[in-house]
Amino acid sequence: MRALARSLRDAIQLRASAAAAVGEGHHRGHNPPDPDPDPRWAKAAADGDALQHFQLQPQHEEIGYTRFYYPQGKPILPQHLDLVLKKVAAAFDNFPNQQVPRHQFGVITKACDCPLYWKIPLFIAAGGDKAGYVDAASFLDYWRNLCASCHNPASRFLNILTRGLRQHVLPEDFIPLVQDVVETHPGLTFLKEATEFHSRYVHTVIARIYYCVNRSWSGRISLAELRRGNLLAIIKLLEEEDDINAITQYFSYEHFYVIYCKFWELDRDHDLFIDRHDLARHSDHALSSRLIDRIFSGAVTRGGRHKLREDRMSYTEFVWFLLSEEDKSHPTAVEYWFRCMDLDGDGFLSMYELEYFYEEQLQRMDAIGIETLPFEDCLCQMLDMIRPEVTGKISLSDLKRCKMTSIFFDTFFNLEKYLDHEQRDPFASQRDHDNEGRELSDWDRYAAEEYELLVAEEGGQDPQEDL
Ligand SMILES: [Ca+2]
Ligand SMILES: [Ca+2]
Repeated sequence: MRALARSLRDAIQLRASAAAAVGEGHHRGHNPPDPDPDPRWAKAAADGDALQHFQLQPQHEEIGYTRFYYPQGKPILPQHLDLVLKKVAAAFDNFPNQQVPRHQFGVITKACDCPLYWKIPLFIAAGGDKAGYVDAASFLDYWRNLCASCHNPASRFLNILTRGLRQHVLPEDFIPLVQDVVETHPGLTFLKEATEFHSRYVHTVIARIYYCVNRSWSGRISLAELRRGNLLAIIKLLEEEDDINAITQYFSYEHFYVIYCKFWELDRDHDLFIDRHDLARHSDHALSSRLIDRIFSGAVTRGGRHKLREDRMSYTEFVWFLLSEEDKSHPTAVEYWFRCMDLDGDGFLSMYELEYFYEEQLQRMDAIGIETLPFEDCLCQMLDMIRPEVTGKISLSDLKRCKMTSIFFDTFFNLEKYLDHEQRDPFASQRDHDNEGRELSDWDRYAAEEYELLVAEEGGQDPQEDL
């Protein structure tokens, strides 16, 4: 831990000076934005839609609406595509032999009206990896063909990331993009030298992307999932926001740091896997052993394709665990814990299943001399809170409707948090807001608090001081 602490601490200090160097405001302790209401995301999404709109217009043309919408009868798509192709050709003209190398491919990417951080996937998809550069003629062909088959940003992104090979994105397809963010984003310059952390950061970001975007749990992000999620808007935001920690969705360095430190603490032999005894130590043995058994039973592993051993948890699986554990109102978290508690997999939590988990909580409370609530009384409280549609059993949609799922789940398997809830106004946790009045998610709040603690612990100093 000490070596990690030292390297990461150095990285943080470097980060601080890097942030100062680019004239960035200090964002540590500055509360991160909430995903939905941030107008910058709304803007990014709107920009994407604008592109999508004009690309879709030829469909009207094909079905005979051309004259109605475009009295002059001008085909819109070829005109716009020609404009883009001219712009791209002009961009290539600025390079010797019209050949653009990898590290300058952002220029071409922007000429194509794509978000900047599509640049390396685009470079690779256009065949740049072989020669180390892309030339004008082959790229213009490539782009014309791409636009002929992909009419909106989401489908173009999917095609670029998969190099046209698949209709869905696999986790490894994201590696070039996220690795490029590590290497070139101004908010991560401090991490450039610390190459040993690159892969950890990359895999953390990818795991977080799948946690939020891959709502089907398939391990493959479909075009529909890409369209519905906020990933494209967040990737666009990367070029507008120099402080990586202000991008709390997926890319925040501070969030990565918290997740990775938590894993490192548990993974004593540092083989990047933890077993049930390691996980039991999480958060001072807060979780019940019955729950931990369920996590390791395969109830919450995605796809299962690469699952070689059920008695250990990978780093990616830990990211899903921690995100679920610290924000139990996130839709993926509700599904995660529901899967764990639905012992017979019938799609309902029965009274028997609730009692099975509560029994261990009772034993643990008895053991430390805390006054307990009998199961029947606890059940009444929980049913009052959840109000299930079908009497006597709780469905996933019952829980998703309820605003207090964290209280529900913690009652059955997290003793520490359960006792916390008991002593707190149940609505208090939902009232935290950042400086700009946006409501914080449980995860954002947890990550910010833990980051402060970790930095104070490792550095032995107030994290504000190094600025
Ligand atoms: Ca291990
Ligand atoms: Ca069940």
